[in-house]
Amino acid sequence: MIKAGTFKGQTVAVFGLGRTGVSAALSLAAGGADVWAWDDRKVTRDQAAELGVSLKDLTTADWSQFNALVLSPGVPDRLPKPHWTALRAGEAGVEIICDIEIFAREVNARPEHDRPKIIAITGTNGKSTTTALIGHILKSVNKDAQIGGNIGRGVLDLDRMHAGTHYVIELSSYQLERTQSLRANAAVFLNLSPDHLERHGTLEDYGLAKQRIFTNQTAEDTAVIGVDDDYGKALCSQLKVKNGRRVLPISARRSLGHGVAVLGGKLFCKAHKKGVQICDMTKALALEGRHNWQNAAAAYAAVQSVGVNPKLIGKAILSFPGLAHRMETIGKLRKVRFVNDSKATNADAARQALASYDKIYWIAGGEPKTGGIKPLLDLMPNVSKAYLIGKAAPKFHKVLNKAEVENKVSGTLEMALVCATKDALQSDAKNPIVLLAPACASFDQFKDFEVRGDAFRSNVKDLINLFSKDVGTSTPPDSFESSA
Ligand code: UMA
Repeated sequence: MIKAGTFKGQTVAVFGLGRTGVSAALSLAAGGADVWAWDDRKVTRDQAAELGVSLKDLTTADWSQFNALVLSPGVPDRLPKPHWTALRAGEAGVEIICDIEIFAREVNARPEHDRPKIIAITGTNGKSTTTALIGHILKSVNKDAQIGGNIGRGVLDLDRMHAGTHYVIELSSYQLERTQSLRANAAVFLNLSPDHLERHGTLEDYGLAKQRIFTNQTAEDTAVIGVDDDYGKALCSQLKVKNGRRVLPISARRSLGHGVAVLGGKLFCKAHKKGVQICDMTKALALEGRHNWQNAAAAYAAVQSVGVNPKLIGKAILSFPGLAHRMETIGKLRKVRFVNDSKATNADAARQALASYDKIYWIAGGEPKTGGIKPLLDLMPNVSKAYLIGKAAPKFHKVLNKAEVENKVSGTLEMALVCATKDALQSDAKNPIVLLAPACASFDQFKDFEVRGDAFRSNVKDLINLFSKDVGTSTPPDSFESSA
């Protein structure tokens, strides 16, 4: 754990006792702050207390005593409706921050020569894969890499800092809008497409929140920017004219005069005069698809900017084992391959898997996002049949019927899996794929996308086991329960 010594002697409110809130409360208390930790849900408060968080009721507190409110990223302070703690903080003039801001202040409090390296990653899609890949490369070259933020562990839960630590931090727009002091030695901005608009209001405000990743960078730091979308292209030009940091564009679509690009499946770096081939991406089995090539280009650019040898980076990219819930192959039943892409929580993220395969038996749905699945209709030639789940199912059913795409409202993930597997096994396709790429949030049926992906994984395993016991038949059982 990182102790938050910069808040010593201060009184700090911590609201939301999920992953972030618990780690912030423990870190602040260990650093000597008077912490008032609270959550609306009693069961969550009880769990936090068991983890050592001391609770104090914020509903009856005198808010003028607080130096800051650490508000969990998932709790809104403006849109769609400000949470009551944000209103109380506003009335009392208390600043609202998040765990990333506390972390940044801890780094800044150290003398410059004793600071860890910070590699921060944002973007609408691909940030978890890029973060994990950067962590993997750094670990492969024996660096002390600590990976967290919007992926895995909350940032204050990571190991203590020292000059040799490399913190690889995935940052969401929710976290960035509550962060002022972070200086990233390498800041990666992958792409931008509409997402989380209920929270940011407009695409412009969402983009501005993400751009905060570059705040405080100096001439010694690097901005890595994906230029395969118009937003990134414009942002790259803007930052270049601002002067003040090194700007490295990355692309998986076109050759760049200066930057890192994947062309014809090969990763090239042209950071100086001559272009150098780094590795053959077609051999990186866990990084299939053009979107992953962009992630690899970004990871290469970020890691080489903090001084790692290019050849070693190329080797490490090829040995990356991949990320759970991201186009993750989780098993095979005869000719059918099962792919878990539960992290595809919007249409843009689902596009990548749908574009990477054909003969897809597609499981989609959940809590619908703005725009639904209409932006994916051009990829429907790859889909043999869709199986719809959750709240979005009736709407998606209408859209797919209109586009003449065969589909079925299955309701639950289990039912969708059974039906999709049966159809895939009985099809003429040589290598059919049963793909979970929901293009929706998970909250209507699951705690989060990780729980949804884990449920899919365990259902697939059960199905494979049940089916292999039933050798001789060509179809899987009708449900898990009846055959278990
Ligand atoms: N709560 C209330 N009242 C409310 C709303 C929430 O009391 O009105 C409480 C809940 O009971 C809960 C806590 O607030 O205890 C929820 O906090 P949170 O949703 O911020 O969850 P954390 O567990 O702290 O997780 C957060 C990130 N969650 C979100 O941004 C929604 C996690 O990202 C992140 O991994 C974690 O911090 C560690 O940094 C998840 C995510 O879905 C993976 N991120 C979004 C995305 O990737 O698209 C942004």
